[in-house]
Amino acid sequence: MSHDDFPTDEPAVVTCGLPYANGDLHIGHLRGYIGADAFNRALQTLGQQSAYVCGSDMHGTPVAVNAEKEGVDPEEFALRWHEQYEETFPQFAVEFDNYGHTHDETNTETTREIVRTLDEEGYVYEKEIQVAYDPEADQYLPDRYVVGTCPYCGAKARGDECDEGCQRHLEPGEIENPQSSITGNPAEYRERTHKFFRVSEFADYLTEFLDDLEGTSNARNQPRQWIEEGLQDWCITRDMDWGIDYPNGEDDLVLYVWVDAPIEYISSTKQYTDRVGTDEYDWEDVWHEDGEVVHFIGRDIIQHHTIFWPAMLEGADYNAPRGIAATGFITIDGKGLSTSRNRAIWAREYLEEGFHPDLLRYYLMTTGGLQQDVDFSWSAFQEKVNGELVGTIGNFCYRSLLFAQRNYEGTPETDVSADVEERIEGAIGEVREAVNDYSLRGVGQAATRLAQFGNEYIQRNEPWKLTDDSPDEAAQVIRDCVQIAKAVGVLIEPIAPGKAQTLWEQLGEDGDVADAHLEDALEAPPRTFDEPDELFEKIEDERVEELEAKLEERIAEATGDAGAEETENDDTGSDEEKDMAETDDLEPLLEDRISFEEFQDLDIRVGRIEDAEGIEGADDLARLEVDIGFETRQVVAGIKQLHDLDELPGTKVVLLANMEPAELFGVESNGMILAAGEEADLLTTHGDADLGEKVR
Ligand code: B3M
Ligand code: ZN
Repeated sequence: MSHDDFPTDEPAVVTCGLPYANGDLHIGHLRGYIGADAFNRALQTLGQQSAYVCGSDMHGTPVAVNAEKEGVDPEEFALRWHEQYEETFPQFAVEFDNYGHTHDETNTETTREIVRTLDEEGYVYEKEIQVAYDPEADQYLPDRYVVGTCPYCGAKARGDECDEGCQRHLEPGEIENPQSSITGNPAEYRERTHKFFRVSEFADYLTEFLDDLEGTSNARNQPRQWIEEGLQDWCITRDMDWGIDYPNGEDDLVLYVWVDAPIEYISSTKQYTDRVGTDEYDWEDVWHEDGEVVHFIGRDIIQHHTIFWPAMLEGADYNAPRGIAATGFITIDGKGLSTSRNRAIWAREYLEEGFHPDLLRYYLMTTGGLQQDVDFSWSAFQEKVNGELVGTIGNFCYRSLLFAQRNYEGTPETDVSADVEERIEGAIGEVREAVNDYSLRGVGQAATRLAQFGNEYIQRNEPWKLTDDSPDEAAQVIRDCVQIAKAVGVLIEPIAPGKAQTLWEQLGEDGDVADAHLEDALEAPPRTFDEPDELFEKIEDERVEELEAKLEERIAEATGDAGAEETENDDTGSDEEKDMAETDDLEPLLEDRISFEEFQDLDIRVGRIEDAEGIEGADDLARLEVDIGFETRQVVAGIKQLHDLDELPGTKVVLLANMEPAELFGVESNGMILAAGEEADLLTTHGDADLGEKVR
């Protein structure tokens, strides 16, 4: 079964992974919340009924451990952060229709009801297991209270997640070499009775679910592999005080945080309905009928959202998600974002620097595809802002509206030319397609390309030369440009809602551009409007130098302080601590040296991927066509799971051209593309080296 294209007749709900209420928000968080917000807005411009809900994740060890460090009660601690998030998100135009938290009454009730149903339906059983225990601290060590080695990939891991390695969820007792994160002592094991959810029974259901699932390809490919390897049942209780008690259960067991956290998606939707009434938006249509559920998450929580969560929903008779978009990580100046090393761009800091939120929104949404890692640097930010926002969108809108206002007091009284109307219709089509592909970059690019067309159009037709001799022609050109400017505003609204509203008002339009639908891009703007102001301001080089120096200084200070720290428990979200400065996990350097001549035997060339597709039957392999100037090479690479293949064409790569040809799954591989690390980070060039250029 495939889904009807958006817009559908059913209401949609868009959600984003709940932030743990345990620390400041940073750019890594913002990418997800802005992404989901932009998607929700984009759905609405298509005419889809849609709500955006979320809430703070109050429970679990991520909150308990940090509260304990501060010596504060976890509830008080989490509520403080919750309130801060409620204030911060709107400042980035992240507008939730409801923002609740997992500890509120709605979520406590909904969670109990769902768990009770799963229990009654026979999906829950009890089992005795070995649980880590710290005798010195005299407490059990669930989840983040224990650190050790991942049994799957050998990376340093936390009790319930391989956060620095393969990203897998770990069950209690699975971690190797467990150590207490409270005292650093080796953990002991004690026998305890816990509740288990029969996830393994849902393997067939989940396989079908994944076949229908929309969103990013990483959210389908990884879980398919996990299912093939065999699903384990899931321990859903913990030896802790902080959390939601197991319904009718032992007094000292709470539900694992990953049970009640996603249920907040439902609870928050319920709260929205409670506020607006079922006539306006009915949560039951979404969660119990055929509504469209779309989750935005970080790629480190794919397993929770594509295995545990849909199994719970199915077991308790709720609707399954239609789409899951799992975003890549954010790096800062090419290095992993690290909160403890202060290598992060903090939400509050960005605002304090006085930048408009839309600049960051545009940067984050258009710099890479959703599943790609996106690097942030102040200089790349400047380049984006000055090039696309100031140079293309801002420049086009300002010059068009200014000319229109000065010469015609607003929109010239004539119809838009057929060519321009067609060009705008084309851009509307691009947005529709991009939304259905879950590509926010596509949405942003459609708007920017339209403005680019506008700039070329005005430049080519030079209306300023026509006003005297051919006033009708001049009026026509400007009429067209005013329409293009309006269309740019409507199309860019999901990504840059504040600036789109300013443009809307400059055009003399009433109301909110957020309420406009794509077709409104073709409606004539009001006859008259006032003189416009520039939409965007250029960021000067000195400003960037200052910002870069500040960041460097801050990292140096924090690295000095944090140098001695061994474990990091300051998780603030899904985009955490992929710190490449740590060398412990790197392969050791080789002792043996090679001569320059030996190096020269390697014929390494610059190439560009022209085409990429998965090889049928092979889990990891992709077939690539790589243009290396002289010719196009077919290459097989083990990157199917690690990259969004649709995003690869156009990417410059580095290719070992004189590698012996080999055949893999019946496909000839004629060369090898170079990539770094477990995630196959593709090597590229940063200047304008031509295709076929030799790497020396
Ligand atoms: N609170 C944060 C994370 O692991 C976690 C998300 C819950 S979503 C239901 O990214
Ligand atoms: Zn691992």
